[in-house]
Amino acid sequence: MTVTTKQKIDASTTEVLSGPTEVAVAIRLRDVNDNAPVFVDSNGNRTNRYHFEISNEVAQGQLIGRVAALDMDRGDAGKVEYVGINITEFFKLEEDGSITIAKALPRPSTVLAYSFVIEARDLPANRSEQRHSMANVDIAIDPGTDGRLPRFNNLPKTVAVSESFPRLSLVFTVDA
Ligand SMILES: [Ca+2]
Repeated sequence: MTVTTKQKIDASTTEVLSGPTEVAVAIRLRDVNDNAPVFVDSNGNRTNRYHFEISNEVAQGQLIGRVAALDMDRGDAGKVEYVGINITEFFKLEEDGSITIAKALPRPSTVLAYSFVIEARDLPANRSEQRHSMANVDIAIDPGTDGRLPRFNNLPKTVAVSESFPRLSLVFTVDA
């Protein structure tokens, strides 16, 4: 900050300065953008990966989870917006970092996991100073019972059958 006076002032000045007794000093603080947003998990720890698991039966509008990025700067340089970089048609990124279902998932499930990138950008007055961070989001889909192949719960790896075992005898049973 530089304050100038209309006349030279030094230590020997005895003259009473004329003019207004109040000096208006306009100080314009520059909005400094020192920090990039930092993604954090639900415990506030730094992260660059979020993992969510959902059923394939989720309805449109349903909340899946939320990402959050913190920015240590003050003012607009500390405000954050979220942008889905390669988000698919099934998901919507809300302004507050929430991820919701934009469109019902295909059933039976043809894809068991979706991945995309979310960018957090701060909003300094001078956009050329904008800083950003990125995080990966993985969403695993539980296909439920739709089109799922029977799963054998107690299938033994090997079964020993004696040569003398009668034909068409029951060797073991499985639950599916
Ligand atoms: Ca910032």
